[in-house]
Amino acid sequence: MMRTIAIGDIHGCLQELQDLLVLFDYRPDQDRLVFVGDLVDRGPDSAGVVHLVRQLEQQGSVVTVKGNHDDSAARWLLRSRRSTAAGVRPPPAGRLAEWAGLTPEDVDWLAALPVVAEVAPGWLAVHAGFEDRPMGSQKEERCMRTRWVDASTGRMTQIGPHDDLDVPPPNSVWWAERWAGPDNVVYGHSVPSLQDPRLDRNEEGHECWGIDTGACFGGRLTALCLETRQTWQVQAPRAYREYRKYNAREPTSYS
Ligand SMILES: [Mn+2]
Repeated sequence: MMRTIAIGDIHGCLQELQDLLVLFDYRPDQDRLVFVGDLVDRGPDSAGVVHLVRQLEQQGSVVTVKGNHDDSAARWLLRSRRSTAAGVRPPPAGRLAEWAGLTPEDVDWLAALPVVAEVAPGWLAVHAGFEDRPMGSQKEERCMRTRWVDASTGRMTQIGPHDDLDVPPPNSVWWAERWAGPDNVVYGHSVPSLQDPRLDRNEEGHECWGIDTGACFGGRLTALCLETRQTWQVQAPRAYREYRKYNAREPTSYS
């Protein structure tokens, strides 16, 4: 049976990714892999993850959608290469160090990733989520960042740097609670828990699966088979970053 297997935010957790591929017995000639973005930052080996995903792409069917961290890295590193970074506030030194192993080809690859992709019949992949508006008028920046949407307008609710990400902002609802289909969605970006993915299913049966279970925060790297809903998980041996209050360090867009 052909499987489409989506993998949550890796964030530099190379060993966990390697272990996960073994755990679900990845078969390049039969399976399609879907990465929901945020390959880089926080974990021990961002460049190693990008190199492995690009290698997998050469060997089989692989779709990667762009995360906000991938986008920030690509934008800054392209600016650096073109010497157009003057006047733009640079990323922190620690972040630059995490990107140091990315080659120019890696940067071009990250920059060219799609933000939304149809990855199997009836399934979309996106890094963060969708606003409550027609698919053709979604904003790419927001597809990489949406958590909550305004209950009245359906537009992304801005989150302050010190807001608790698990507390709904005033008059806001989780984006997936407003999802009307017709496709199912697999996404990452938000950590519903360090153990289990989040499933929202509307009255018509359309499903949204949030599969970022916080491997870089000492949680798990999760894989989900879109055809069967079987999941596999690899537990990270430790937290590479503190889980709570991390919103303050989320990167801005270096555009
Ligand atoms: Mn993200």
